[in-house]
Amino acid sequence: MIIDGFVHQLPDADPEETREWVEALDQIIDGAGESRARFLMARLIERARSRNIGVPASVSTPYINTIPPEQEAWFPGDEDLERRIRRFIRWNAAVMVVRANKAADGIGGHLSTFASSAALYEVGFNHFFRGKADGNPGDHVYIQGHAAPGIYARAFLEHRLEEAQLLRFRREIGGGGLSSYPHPRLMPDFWEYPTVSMGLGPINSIYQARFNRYLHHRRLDDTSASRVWCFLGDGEVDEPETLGSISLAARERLDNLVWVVNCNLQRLDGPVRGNGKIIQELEAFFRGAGWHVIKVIWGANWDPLLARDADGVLVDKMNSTVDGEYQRFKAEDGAYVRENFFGPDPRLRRLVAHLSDEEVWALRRGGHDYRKMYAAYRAAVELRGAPVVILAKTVKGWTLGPDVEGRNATHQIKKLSNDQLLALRDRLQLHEEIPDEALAEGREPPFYRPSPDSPELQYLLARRRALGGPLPSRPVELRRPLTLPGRGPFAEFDAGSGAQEVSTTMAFTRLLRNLARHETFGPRVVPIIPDEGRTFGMDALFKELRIYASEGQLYEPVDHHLLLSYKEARDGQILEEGITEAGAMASWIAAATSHATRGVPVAPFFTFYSMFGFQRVGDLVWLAGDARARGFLLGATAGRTTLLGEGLQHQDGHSLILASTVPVCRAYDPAFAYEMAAIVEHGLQHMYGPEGEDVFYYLTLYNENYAMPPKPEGVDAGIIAGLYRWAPAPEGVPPAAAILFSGPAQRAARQAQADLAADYGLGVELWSATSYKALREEALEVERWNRLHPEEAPRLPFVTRALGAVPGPVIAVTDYMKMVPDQVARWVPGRFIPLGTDGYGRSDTREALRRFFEVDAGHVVVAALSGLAADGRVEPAAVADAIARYGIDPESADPRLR
Ligand SMILES: Cc1ncc(C[n+]2csc(CCOP(=O)(O)OP(=O)(O)O)c2C)c(N)n1
Ligand SMILES: [Mg+2]
Repeated sequence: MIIDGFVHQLPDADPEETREWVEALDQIIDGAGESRARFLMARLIERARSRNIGVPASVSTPYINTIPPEQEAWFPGDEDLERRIRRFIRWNAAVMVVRANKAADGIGGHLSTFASSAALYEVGFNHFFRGKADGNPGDHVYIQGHAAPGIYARAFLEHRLEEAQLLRFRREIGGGGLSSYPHPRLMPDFWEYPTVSMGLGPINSIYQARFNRYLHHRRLDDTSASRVWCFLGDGEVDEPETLGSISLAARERLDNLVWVVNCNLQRLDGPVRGNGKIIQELEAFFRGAGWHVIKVIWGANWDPLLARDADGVLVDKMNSTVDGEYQRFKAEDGAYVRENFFGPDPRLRRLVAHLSDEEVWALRRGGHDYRKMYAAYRAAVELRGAPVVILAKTVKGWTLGPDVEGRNATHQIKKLSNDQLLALRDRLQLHEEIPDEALAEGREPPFYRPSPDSPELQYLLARRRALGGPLPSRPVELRRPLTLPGRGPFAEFDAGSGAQEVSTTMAFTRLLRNLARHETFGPRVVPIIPDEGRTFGMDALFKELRIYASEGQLYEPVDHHLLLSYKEARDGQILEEGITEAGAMASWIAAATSHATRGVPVAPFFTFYSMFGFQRVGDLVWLAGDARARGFLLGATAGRTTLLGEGLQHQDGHSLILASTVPVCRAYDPAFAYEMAAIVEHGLQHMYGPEGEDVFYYLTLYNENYAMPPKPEGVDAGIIAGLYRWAPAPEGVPPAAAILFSGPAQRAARQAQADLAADYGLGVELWSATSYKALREEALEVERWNRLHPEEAPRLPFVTRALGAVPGPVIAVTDYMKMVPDQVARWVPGRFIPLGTDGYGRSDTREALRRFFEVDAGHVVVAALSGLAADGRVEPAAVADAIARYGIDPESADPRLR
């Protein structure tokens, strides 16, 4: 075999001995068969590994449980009571979904995901998940989104939710309802981690575990008692985000992380790997990445069969059966399994000859075997040096009856007839609790909650008390408050840069350094960058703030002799995430929610290449809003024309549009250093001060250098509100129009102002539009208020008031798409003409790009004159004159279409 050919290149100290070993193996294969040969090889490898001779990890093992029965941990709980509790929860979860769909057809909800994973969660709740009641933040538990009904059902038993709330599952409007999935934005006291967009829970859990280490190494918080648990679906692993960062978890030795993959072999449409085996595939993937893998495939009643499988036929059958067949077995019956799994081979048939069809049918999957799951979790929390993944095999829709279990349509089944409920009741042995008449036709199936002094409730509550209180819960209790830095770090930007030409990116980097140097606030600053530090001039911070590396720096860096060398440290402050915007965003989310998840607020600043921000990881940004993140996102190298040279895939002219879709994102496009500083200062106070609002900030940062002007008097409120007058019309010419600029478009606007005065004798005011999103949102609020208060004096939006005295047309110029200023078009008094950079970017100089996208000074002048001509204030000839003066080709195609 070519991939093993390397072995022939190794020195062979004793060829004779080697030949004997190989021949011995050949004899086994030819004589005793392949199974025996495989067994012997596995035994030898295991032996070699236990003697530490450094055998490379093999990535897959047979299709059996990783933990042999004799090594299973002793189960310390009361299995009967826990089974009863589980049954109540299963029942209530199902009734909740079924009733929701009776009350409002089409409202949705899921029965089958939780039905397959009830034991996975219950073992955790009864024995492992640490709560927060003892003042420690406890464990971080990421719950599979579609399993939410089971989590509500448990909270109902705990008296944390009442029946009225269960009856309002998926009916959130009007209050008192339960959200469809884990959404902290909508249930801020309950849910902690949004998970339902597949793949995002898993990647976030990795970075949460890593962030806990970071907090610990930097002495910001003792996180040693907190474990991160992430529950995910086997279909969910196909999302690139799910598996994309698993090597980081192993590299960082995150033994504070446990993943539980609910391997029910099905996704929404059908089998996950009908022709293969998802558990085997995942085992190889995780082992290859360096995780500990625990497979829980078979329940305890398979153990005696495996023990008697002397010739390995059962394991061979297990190995060679594909998931499509396994799924089918669970949708048929015992006779079918006997015939088709055990049947073809007489040795296998004999193995189950003593079992009835019912007993064959009752041969259980590992994920439904409570003791096996307990043993897996126990091993997982004791394993060291690497994260752990538990691959638990289950049946999708388990206990829900033959119409649901293992069916391809099971994922979306949300209705059960009273007959089906009756069967479920029987299966769960709840005859006393749910009598026949309660399920008579026409009756609403009842919930069931035993009395508080019942042994079940006593037990359940005692377990949670012992583990530190109920979960999930999101109390948001400040354990280590943050002190804001005061004016100090911001003050220098008010003076401007004098004659020195700088960019807003450089100014931001300087501000970040000032903030990080602050004695008390400084340690809470978390700079995050995905391998672009040098692009943004942030490499200057490497030496001073140092890059977080859990192992420290084990080498002398190549640039050690330089003043600004590459410095890694165990307590380094910068999270240099490498080329993974998704990973960096997940890191940012962990930091940005630390005020809630750990009671330790930190201020994360994630600076990315603006093009590779929102559009690359938009769904994570959306999730951040759900998770109630607080922090700063910085889109550097912003703008379609300011980033010269790079071209189509790099030049961002639309992230502000994407940002405008996120309700809690405050998006700003500052032109000057003092604006950027004022926004950050305001943001810090707003998010971390007494108001403590769950919003986050997006700022565009540019790489164009120009002299930063000093801050005019009294503009702070305007900077935050989104608009302020930056300069009046020049003296000596009649006021005629206003130009609104954002970001580096200030240059074209200022030039146009000068040209209009010099060449056309017209006075133009200059306004800085720092946030069209903010202006629009305020205007929408006012508009709504007016609509709903018809008998009161109408109010005017801020943008209308601000521009009310402008003497003529308003021209807006931006390095973003026209749609950005268009956000306020209908509230601008008078004529409004937006100029922006619609279309694909190009590689060229700034000058050429600005001409191409029609946002240079010439185009601003033409736009102003054209607006005035349309108002009858100048002759059309003046416009034609300007078109000629600036050499604009009136017949050139619209850049948007080129
Ligand atoms: C990003 C994303 N794409 C699609 C969906 C829709 N969706 C919800 S559940 C589901 C199937 C989940 O299968 P699996 O992960 O195996 O979970 P199971 O319910 O089987 O435990 C899909 C496709 C989603 N929630 N998120
Ligand atoms: Mg599945």
